[in-house]
Amino acid sequence: MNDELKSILYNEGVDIIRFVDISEFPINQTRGFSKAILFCIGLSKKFIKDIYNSLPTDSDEFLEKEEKMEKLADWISEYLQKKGYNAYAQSEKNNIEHRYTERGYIDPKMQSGISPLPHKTIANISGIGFMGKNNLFITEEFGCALSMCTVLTDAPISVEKHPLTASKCGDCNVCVEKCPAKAIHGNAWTYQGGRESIIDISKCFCVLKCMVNCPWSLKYANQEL
Ligand code: B12
Repeated sequence: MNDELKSILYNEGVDIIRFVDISEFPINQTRGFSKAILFCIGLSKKFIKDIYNSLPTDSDEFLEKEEKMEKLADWISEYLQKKGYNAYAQSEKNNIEHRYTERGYIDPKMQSGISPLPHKTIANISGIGFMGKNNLFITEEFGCALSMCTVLTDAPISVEKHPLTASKCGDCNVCVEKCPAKAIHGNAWTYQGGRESIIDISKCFCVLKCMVNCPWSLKYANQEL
């Protein structure tokens, strides 16, 4: 089944796919599922450079790719259900729908569109990268210039779990300097510290500067085609 899902997702333009063991998380986050399908799509090099250079862009590629990943998650979930398995797409649409019907599953402190089990948490135990000081998940291949989504399931897929990869941000504080909202504190992400220790998310106005100024994203964007 892993190969079948890989083939569907790669055909849809997904760049990274992982099958992740999420059994360590509490039931209020996993909805009782022990497996997750994580998939990510990289943003184009042009889009990253345009935002980096503050040039006008034809469209919001991040939003478009985010929507594409979310629709794909809904589709994969339906596909698995039609095959007789249980599945739950962690798309914003689905999470919001379930917030009202299964209120008890969602942390009451969480606000609109929030995932019970954040994609970045799943990505972080998938072995493909690490959490950056910018509160984004950073991969070797695309830096943090990617959009991702996840599907929770009981389908017969083989899953993996990796130890958390330590931050490779080192002394780099570019995201702190470039954030126009001054939202990022400059601390390395830790399991214990959580989001509040690295960012004041209430200040964020989604300009993507933390993403495109990250040296890991620029390394990808500046690679020769
Ligand atoms: C809501 C949301 C926002 C809100 C946040 C406000 C709020 N009220 O929470 C706003 C609109 C401000 C926002 C802004 C941005 N967002 Co946003 N956002 C989300 C969303 C939908 C939910 C996030 C959530 O659940 N937060 C709850 C907190 C608790 O979790 P978290 O901060 O996401 O992640 C924490 C955990 O993962 C934990 N963690 C990490 N590893 C591990 C491992 C273990 C074992 C454990 C226990 C925990 C753990 O640490 C993280 C710490 O902060 C996710 C998609 C999703 N469903 O996950 C996208 C998402 C996180 N956003 C994303 C992006 C790109 C952005 C923006 C750059 C721009 C944008 N959307 O236009 C900015 C960046 C801000 C920043 N630097 O953090 C991407 C991140 C991609 C990446 N490379 O990491 C995501 C994954 C969307 C996607 N489809 O790809 N976002």
